[in-house]
Amino acid sequence: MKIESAETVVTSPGRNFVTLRITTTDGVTGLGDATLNGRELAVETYLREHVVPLLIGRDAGRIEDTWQYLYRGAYWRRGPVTMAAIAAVDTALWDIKAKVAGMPLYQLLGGASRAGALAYGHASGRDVPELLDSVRAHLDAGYRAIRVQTGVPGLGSVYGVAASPAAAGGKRYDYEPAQRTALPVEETWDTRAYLRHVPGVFEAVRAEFGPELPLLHDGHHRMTPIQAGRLGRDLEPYDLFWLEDATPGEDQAALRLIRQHTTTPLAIGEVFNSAHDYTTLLQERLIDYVRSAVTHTGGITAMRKLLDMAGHYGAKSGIHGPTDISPVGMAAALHLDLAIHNFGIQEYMRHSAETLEVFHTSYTFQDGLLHPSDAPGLGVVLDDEAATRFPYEPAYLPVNRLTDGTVHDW
Ligand code: GCO
Ligand code: MG
Repeated sequence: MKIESAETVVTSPGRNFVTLRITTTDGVTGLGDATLNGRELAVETYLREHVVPLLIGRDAGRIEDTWQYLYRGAYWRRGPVTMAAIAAVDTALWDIKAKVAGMPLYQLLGGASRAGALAYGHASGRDVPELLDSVRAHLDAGYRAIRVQTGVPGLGSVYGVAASPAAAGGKRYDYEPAQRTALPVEETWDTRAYLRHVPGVFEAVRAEFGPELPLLHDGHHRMTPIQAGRLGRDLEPYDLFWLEDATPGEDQAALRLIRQHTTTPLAIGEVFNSAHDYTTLLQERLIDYVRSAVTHTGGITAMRKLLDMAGHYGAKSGIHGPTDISPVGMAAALHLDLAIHNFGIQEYMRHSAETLEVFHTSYTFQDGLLHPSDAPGLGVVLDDEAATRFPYEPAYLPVNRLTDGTVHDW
């Protein structure tokens, strides 16, 4: 069975998505997510100009060989654009292989290791009362683990906090940082104000909801290692499931310093795109959870290897799953979550109704657990007619500045 054609689909049902569809000579189709938030057309062009011509006529069943051909054959290694493009091809070929086998993908990955994948949702509030309402709404929606983000007194809009329930269409969990503006929105940041505020927020959440509920928090790369060590220590009484992206991930040695100061579990890696980014972090046991997305890290093939390596060093999965990962990328994550041994938790923000008009999913969310479904392949269908109703619109992630105007990590 050979690859007959491959095409990219760019659509914007509420936010931008890039999808690769591969069709075989037997008429079987497979989908892969190639969405890189705010830089979508770079991956689309890379696929269309440099990858699709190499795929035509190749054996659709040779997934590992195709991965190595695209990775080693490009000469230039890694990077988010290349790895998202390879991920899309790889995921589409796994979708095809599982459809041909008549099985859900998780069966080809070794079968289910659990009943479902524990999911966490994004509660947020501009202040504590609004946050507590949001946590309650998530519990009502069935979540059994919750990420907590709040506004910081004195600062305007802050990462992870929906502007208002109304601005988020009445759904606070649908915080979308990418804005359809000509230039990126600029936000203002003050780490000392944040460090003073956050421990009290977790104290209030624990006082309201008790000790059992798993709580997570995302530092979004803003602290220095010593600040992160202090925050981790200050949050120890509230028993976090994890503190994510405390410092910018490319400085792997920084995690040593954080580890020396706190026992709060650490998660990192949503901006990584290769297992090589984790070598020091895993071998020295500096992190507890691997945050890579299937979409940005070379697909099912590469993620499986990365998560197996993490397992050797006692680290678990926490696959990236915000709404800028398309339903195709989410489904791919869910098949891995179900199959691997060292599953930790799955991020699940829930896509908008518009997005689900374009991507028909079959995964389910029940009693706090996600299941990828038993449909053959990934279990996602792309509706071309619906996709054309939502044309691409440029959108940018925000830029962050300190109060004196210095550009800071967002
Ligand atoms: C998360 C992430 C996202 C990113 C987004 C950027 O933990 O879910 O931090 O919210 O900000 O994926 O495109
Ligand atoms: Mg994050």
